[in-house]
Order: sequence, then structure tokens, then C-alpha cells
Amino acid sequence: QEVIKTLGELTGKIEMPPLWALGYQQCRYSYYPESKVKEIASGFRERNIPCDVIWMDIDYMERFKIFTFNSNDFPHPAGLNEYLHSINFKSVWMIDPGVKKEDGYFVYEQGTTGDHWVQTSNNEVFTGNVWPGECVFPDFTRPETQQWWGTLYDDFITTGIDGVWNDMNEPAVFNGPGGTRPEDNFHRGGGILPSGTSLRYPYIYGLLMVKASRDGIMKVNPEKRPFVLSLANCLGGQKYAGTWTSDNASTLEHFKMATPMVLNLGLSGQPFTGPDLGGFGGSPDADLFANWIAVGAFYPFCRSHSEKGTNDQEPWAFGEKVENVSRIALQRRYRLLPYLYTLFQEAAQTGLPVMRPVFFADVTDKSLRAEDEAFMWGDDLLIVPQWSEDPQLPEGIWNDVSLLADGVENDGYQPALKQKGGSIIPVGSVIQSTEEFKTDSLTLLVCLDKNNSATGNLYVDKGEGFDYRDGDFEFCKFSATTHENNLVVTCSETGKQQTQKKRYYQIGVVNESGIQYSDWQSGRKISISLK
Ligand code: NBV
Repeated sequence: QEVIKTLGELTGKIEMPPLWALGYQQCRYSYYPESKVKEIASGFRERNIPCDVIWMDIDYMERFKIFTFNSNDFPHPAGLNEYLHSINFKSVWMIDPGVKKEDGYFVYEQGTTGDHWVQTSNNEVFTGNVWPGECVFPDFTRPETQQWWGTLYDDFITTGIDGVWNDMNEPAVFNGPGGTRPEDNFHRGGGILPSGTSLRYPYIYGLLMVKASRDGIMKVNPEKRPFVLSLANCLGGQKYAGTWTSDNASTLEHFKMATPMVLNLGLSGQPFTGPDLGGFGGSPDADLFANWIAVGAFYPFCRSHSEKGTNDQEPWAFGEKVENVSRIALQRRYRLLPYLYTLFQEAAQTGLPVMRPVFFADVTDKSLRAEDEAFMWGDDLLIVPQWSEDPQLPEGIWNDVSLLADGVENDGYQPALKQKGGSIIPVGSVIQSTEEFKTDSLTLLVCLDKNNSATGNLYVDKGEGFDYRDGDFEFCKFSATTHENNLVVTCSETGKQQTQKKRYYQIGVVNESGIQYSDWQSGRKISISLK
């Protein structure tokens, strides 16, 4: 843990994401026309399956020209975003780095006037083919180009777009060597960056692109937290964007690879990551999708995505059974949002990952080192997949936790959740989107250690904006002890969170045999009798 914190000190930590980015997200290459986007978003609401975000892939553009909208399928992007907002959805739209070489196209014209393109070794403008045909590529090593790129987001974001997805930023070049740009392409650099070839700027190209995107988006909406997701990234890029594991396949092998990949990214300073749930290439069968979403609900970045030409991959596309499995999985995630958000705040402060390997629970126990099926959220919650045959789990008290009505989670797919002895986990209610998120009544799951005590934290802020930097947040430290036959839970708060006046708590005592719930009470010291 100390190594990872030091890595965070050296390379930077994430900024607090907007709360909505922690919700479930639905993607496909591509949802179009806009009526389809609306149908999918409404589909979640009609079926009461929690979801926060819908994603637009390249087909929304006019002939794949970035920063344009195809007027047949997306005639009213602002209207679409308004509709999505009205049903508590956010939208994320894709922007690639390749700019179509076309006279009259404003991005190409502006970039050419500003001399913003990556050059060949002969200092000519480099061109290569991507989706729109022949393209030129911004030289993000130049501060002037960074700045210009940021301005392109002005009109784009003003349509009500909430987040941006930067894809193909290795950068991918279809007719380039190895599918990317030649190694001797020339980047001019500037500021603290020296000039150099593409070899000097491999994945840093992706990092520099998302940095410019983030800065540009922030200028348009300075009061909002930007959300950017990047395909290419490297150490340090966590400051600007989350990363996903890109084009996986709908196979059992890739499903099982996702957990170690997300764990390794977390250990490499990138806590906000996840795979394409259900798999990108190919079509999962019902059983694979059910397993994927049940575990995927516990990845820090939680989004289902699939390639063109594959079967529908919405949670309801596999019949009633998988629809129920998906609903339950996501309801569990949303109930755990107070804890998850607190872990993101910890990641932003310390660089520690949100999703952690089991060996973090006991670094002296070498039998845990290779465990890559079970994993943890923070220090206190173990997630053990149903299909895991011989998971290596830490010693000590780890009691089973259920979050929904009796038996609902026993569908054969939901991973077992085990709470560490000595911990307190704050839990909210089942909601359909983070727009409904409230912390005025919370359940505290208390799992005592062998000395009959427990502690836990809760971080709350507005979930958006930057007021938290001026102290507008609430940080609660909970501690529990037993006194005679009572359990006493105390709460001490710091921060000047304005939004939270009075909170009701329900205590759930997590025993070996189940959870004993108390009545709701308010106050900073709550005492309940232990049966
Ligand atoms: O934009 C299309 C896809 C996207 O859906 C996927 O998530 C990216 O990883 N993109 C790659 C381009 C090529 C896909 C074959």
C-alpha cells in the first residue's frame, strides 16, 4: 500500500469524478438514431434497472468527422441531451484524434491555419487513414495545440453533453505500421516537453489528448467535474481520465481476465477502470452475461459495451431471468454508493485503488498473492464470485452481507459479499440513478472484531462541482463498541457540508448468522440493544 501511495505522490492521483460516473453505464457501437438512444434509456426506467449514463459511439458524427453531428440520425443533439437529463440520464459522446482532411471542414481548416498537425520525419504534415478516410492528427505535445484542441469543445459541450470518450488515441492509423503512426513521425513539443519522434511519445499521445480534452471541457463548464474516458493512457494519465480495457471478446476467458486487469491497473496508479461488461466482440450467451454483470457491478467503472453487428446486450436482451440478475446486481452497487464514493475520495487523496487485491487484507499471508478471482472494495468488503472454485481468502472475521430482501441475492450469479470484522460500511437505498442519491438516511453495517469494536468512514459532498475543495463536504468517522448488552455507535464529523442537516441511521449488526437491524434513529450517538 505504501508503494502505491508513493506512486500516487510521484505520478498524481485522480480528481473526484462526478457522482454520476460511478453509476451503471450502457453503451453500444453504436446506438443510433436518436430515437433508439431514447428507447434504450427509457427501457431502463420502465424496467426499474438502475442506470446513469448512455454512450454515443462514432456513428453520431457526420461521416466520422469529429465535433460534428450527423443531421439524419442526430438532428437535435441538444434536445436529445435535454430529454436524457429529464429522465435522470447523462450522455457521453466519443471524440477521436484523427481529423478528416477535407477543405471547408472547420476542424481541418482551423488546425491547418494554426499549424497543429503531427509531422513526418521530413517536417511535412503526416496523413493516415482512420474512420473518415485520410486524416491528420493534432500534435498534442505543443501547448498551442493543446489549447486549440480545448476550444473545439465549446459548442460541442454546450449541447448538454456530460462526458467525453477519447478513443483511437494510440493513435490508431489503419494504414500505418502496426496499425499506428510511423515511429519517426515528428512531434514538435513545447513548454516542458522536448521535441521528438513518436517513439518518444507512444501512449503519452493518449495522455496528452485527454489532458487537452479535460482542460477544454473545464473551460466550458468550470463549475462541473469533467468526465473523460481514454483508450490509450499511461502513468500520470489518471489525473485526466479513466481508462477502460478496450476491445475484449464475449468469452469466458476474457470475462475471467477482466478482474486481474482491473486489479493491475489499480496497482499501476489507475483506480477508475473497468472492462466492457458482456464483452465487446461477439455475443455472450445468457449465462455469461449474467455472470459478467453480477461481478461487473463491482468494477470501479461499470459499463456494458458491444461491437457493431453483435446481438443486443442490454440487461433485458437475454430474457427475464438475466434481467432480474442484472437488476439485483446493479441495485447492490447503488446501495453501496456511499461506501464506493468514500473509496473514490480515498483514491483521490492517497492514490490507493478502489478495487484491491485480496493480498492487501494481509500482506504477510503469501497464499493470497495469486488470488485474482476474488477481490476487495477498499479494506472492508470482499467480493467472491459464485464461480470461483477455490478462492484464497484472508483469515479472520469476514461475515456474509446481503443488501436486498431475504434470499433475493441467492440467484446463483451474485458474488458473495463478506464484511471484515472491525469495520462499519455505510449503505444507502436502492435508487434508479445517482440523481436520486441522498444521504439523509443511511444504514450502517457494523461487523465487530474480536474485541467487539468497529470503525468506518463516510465521505459526502455535492457529487458535482468543486465546492468540496473549499471544505464543503462531510467526513464522518464512525466507531462502534459494546457496553453491557448494547452496541453504541458514535459519529464524529468534519467539513462544512451544507446540504446535510439531520441524518437518520439504521444499524445493521453483521453476525455470522445474518444481519440484525435496529430502528431508525438520529443523533451522533446511537445505542441499540444486542439480541
Ligand atoms: O468507435 C468504435 C470502437 C469502440 O466502440 C470501442 O470501444 C473502441 O475500443 N473503437 C474501439 C474502434 C474500433 C473497433 C473495432
